[in-house]
Amino acid sequence: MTKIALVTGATSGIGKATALQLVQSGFRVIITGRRKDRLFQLHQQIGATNSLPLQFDIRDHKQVQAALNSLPQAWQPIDLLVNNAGLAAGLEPLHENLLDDWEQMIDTNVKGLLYVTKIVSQQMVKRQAGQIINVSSIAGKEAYGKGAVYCATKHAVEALTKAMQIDFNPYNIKVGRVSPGAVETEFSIVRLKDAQANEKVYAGYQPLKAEDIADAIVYMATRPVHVNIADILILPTAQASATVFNKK
Ligand code: NDP
Ligand code: 8X3
Repeated sequence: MTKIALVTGATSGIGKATALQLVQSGFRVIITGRRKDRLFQLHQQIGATNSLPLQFDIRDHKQVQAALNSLPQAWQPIDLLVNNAGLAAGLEPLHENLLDDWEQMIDTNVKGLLYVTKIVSQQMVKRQAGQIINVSSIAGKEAYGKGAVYCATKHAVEALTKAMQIDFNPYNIKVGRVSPGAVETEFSIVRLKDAQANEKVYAGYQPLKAEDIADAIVYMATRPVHVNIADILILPTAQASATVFNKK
């Protein structure tokens, strides 16, 4: 039977590329995000047999619950959850950060991930099967200046992933994370609140593409039953750490 994946944040970047590659690998995908036009465009592109759009704001527990409870029966047994939705907001020293940016990052990257995981994992536990892949970051492994709260949220994703591995171990649920370095998506446009941000951020070196991360996620999702890829760190060749880049 075709496996079902739920990908959060499928309207853009890594999530969109992952949804498309999962379909190519034989999954049906539940695609989620806030932007309805983007969701329905992707739904049209993939087709109604292999995709189901669910629009919700991951920060709102009631919306998450209502959306996941609305799933038709044929889409209910979720085999793979890709917790990808997330963002950075702002790039300033902590004392200059906006409170709203903190709330948005914590509510999306940590609480939103938890809201979706709680509901989806309950049915995985019942079925004693499933896989959860969390999109973390090099910012979950290193902290850097001007990124305190974003780094803290991704450190939280790392801790949650490790604890989930233990909590779900008795139920045959695979848990892992993929931790990218710089990927050219809408990430920097959102972070810097500047539509031209990518021209500056990714100048002088070749960043990763969303498809590079999707490729790793599909690899993790297609291993044999006895193999769990628990952690993948992927960097551009030009990146040595969160802050060290070989720029020309
Ligand atoms: P994009 O901005 O291109 O995509 C972010 C996705 O998250 C969008 O689909 C967006 O959908 C969704 N999202 C954001 N907020 C919410 C919300 N409140 N409710 C529902 N969905 C939401 O960035 P990326 O593809 O780069 O980011 C994906 C993940 O990868 C994030 O977790 C990010 O932290 C992580 N990452 C990115 C790196 C990079 O350099 N790009 C490096 C390391 C990790 P919508 O706006 O429609 O709601
Ligand atoms: C995104 C990569 O280095 O900007 O998670 O934090 S970084």
